[in-house]
Amino acid sequence: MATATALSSSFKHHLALGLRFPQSCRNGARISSFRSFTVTMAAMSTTPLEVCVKASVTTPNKVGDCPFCQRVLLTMEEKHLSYDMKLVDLANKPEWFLQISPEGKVPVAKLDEKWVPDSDVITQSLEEKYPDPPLVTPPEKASVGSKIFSTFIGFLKSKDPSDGTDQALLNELSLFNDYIKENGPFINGEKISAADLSLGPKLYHLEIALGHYKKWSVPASLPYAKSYMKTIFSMESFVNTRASPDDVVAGWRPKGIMNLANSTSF
Ligand SMILES: N[C@@H](CCC(=O)N[C@@H](CS)C(=O)NCC(=O)O)C(=O)O
Repeated sequence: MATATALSSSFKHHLALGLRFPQSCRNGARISSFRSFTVTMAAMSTTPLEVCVKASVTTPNKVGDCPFCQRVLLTMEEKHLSYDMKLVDLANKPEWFLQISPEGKVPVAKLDEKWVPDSDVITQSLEEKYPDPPLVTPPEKASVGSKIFSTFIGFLKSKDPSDGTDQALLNELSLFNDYIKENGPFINGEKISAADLSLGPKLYHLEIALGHYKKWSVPASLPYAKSYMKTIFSMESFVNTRASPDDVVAGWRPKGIMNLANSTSF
């Protein structure tokens, strides 16, 4: 079983300084900003959260191209939680993994001694268990951009250039562009929230897969959507948790041609 323990980037930053500490520690207890290094080390020794994620198909011991896994990892990073990634080879699922995830899907996270599947459920539980910093997206904004992923897949899989799937994606991206122009820079305004952490990894797949397979990119006429993507993709938490472009390309390779080593189903 490949595992990799990660400390969130800001947590590492605070450790490096040895002085400051995030306002909340991983078990939700509030800690003032200038406690001693001893407190920092004590908090660090708290058991990391265990999470099963897709393994890379191109590079050993690296996270693979699952946007739902990245969403969970991003949530842990943004909440400054330490976590222990168990990398799962989805083409050859080990018995221990099928025991904890009978559907054979990632992500799965261990919360309160129970293995919990599904990124919706995991991120919601993390919010309840570790409310600080809050990442809640108000319900009326939670579905912003939510049709982009399915229209992206429709366009990617389309073999008929005149079936309108490219236009359907453009329409969704255009709505999103207008929304961010009015309400941005993030879906909930000034601060990143759960909806961004769900959409960001999907937009990353969109950019890489459509660039590779369709030679298509988000047009310059949608500058707010483009700059949103640039901002999210360059966040430290995103860089720490993203798949390599090669893995994304491999994950979207048309099935039946060269996809024998990858069984990802979206
Ligand atoms: N609704 C689930 C979707 C999870 C999902 O589809 N995961 C894919 C990888 S991205 C998977 O595990 N597929 C099983 C397989 O490829 O065998 C979630 O949000 O967590």
